Amino acid sequence: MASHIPVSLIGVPTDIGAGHRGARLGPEALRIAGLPEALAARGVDVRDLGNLDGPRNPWTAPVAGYRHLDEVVEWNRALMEASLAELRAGRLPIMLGGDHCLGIGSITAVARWCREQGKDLRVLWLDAHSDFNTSEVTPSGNVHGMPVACLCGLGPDALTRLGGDAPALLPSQVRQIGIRSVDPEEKRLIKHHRVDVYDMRYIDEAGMKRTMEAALADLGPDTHLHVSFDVDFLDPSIAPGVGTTVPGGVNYREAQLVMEMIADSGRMGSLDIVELNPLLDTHNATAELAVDLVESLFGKSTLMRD
Ligand code: 6HN
Ligand code: MN
Ligand code: MN
Ligand code: MN
Repeated sequence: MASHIPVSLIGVPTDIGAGHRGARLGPEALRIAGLPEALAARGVDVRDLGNLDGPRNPWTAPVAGYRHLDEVVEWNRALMEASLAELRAGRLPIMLGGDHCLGIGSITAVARWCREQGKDLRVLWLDAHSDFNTSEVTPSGNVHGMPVACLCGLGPDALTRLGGDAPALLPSQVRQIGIRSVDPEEKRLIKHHRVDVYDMRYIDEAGMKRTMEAALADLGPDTHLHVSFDVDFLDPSIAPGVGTTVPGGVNYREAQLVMEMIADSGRMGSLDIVELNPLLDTHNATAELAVDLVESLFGKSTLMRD
C-alpha cells in the first residue's frame, strides 16, 4: 500500500456563497458516509478537526454584485488560517464544504504555503462550472460562482488579498475539467485570461485518459497539486445531491479514472470537497459516491494492478 502524508479533515459548514441552502450540512453527510474510516482503511493517518465556526447565512439579496460578502470573507479567512496551520504541520488538508466560495480560503492558504516552500502550485478544478464570474458580470451575486476569478486577482480586495498583496494564482496554474455551464460574460473572461479548460466536448472527443494526461502534463517533482472537487462535476444521474446540477456530466467510470490518475501522479497535497447538499440528496448516495472517489484519490483501485 502506498504511504501517504497524514491528513486533516476541516469541516466548513456554510452555504454562504451558494444560491440554495443546505451545503452547510455537507461536512456531516461526508462523515456519516464514512470518510474518516475509509481513509483510515487506506492506511492514512487521519485526524478530524471538526467544524470551523462562522457567521450564519443571512439569506439576503446581492449588494453591489455580491451576496453576503462580509460573511464570505469571514468564513474564508477562518479556513485560510486553519488550512495553513495544517500545511505547516506537514499534513494534507481536506476541506469538507460547504459551498465553493470556500475555495478562495483553501487555495489562498495553499498558495502561501507553496511560496514559503518554493513549491510550484497547480490547481485542478473539477466542476460543471468555471466559477470565474465577477461582481460586474455575475447573473446571481453568489460568490460560489466567483472563486477562480478572485484567486486570480479579479474581485474585491477583501478576497483577492486574503493572503497578502499578490493574487494567490496565475490563470496559467489552473486546469478546469468537466466544464459545461459558463455564463456568457464569464466565458469572455475565461478566454481573455487563457484559463486551461477541458470542457465536456473536449472530454467526449479526446476521452478522459487523454484529457487527464494533458491536464497533468509537466508536473515536476516540486509541484503541489491542489484538487478542488465540486460534486456537480459528476453527472446528476449519479450525483443528485447538489444545488446546481447540470446534465451531461462526468460518469462513474470517468470520475474513477480522474481520481486514479491523480493518485498515480503522487502529487496531490490538498483537496476540497464542495457543494454537496444533503437536502437534495437521496439517502446520502452522493456523499457515499464522493467518499468512494476520495478512496480512489488515495490509491484504492478495483483493478488487478492494485
Ligand atoms: N458552483 N455560474 C452560476 C453563477 O451563479 O455564477 C453558477 C455558479 C455555480 C457555482 O457550482 O460552485
Ligand atoms: Mn464550483
Ligand atoms: Mn459547480
Ligand atoms: Mn474507489
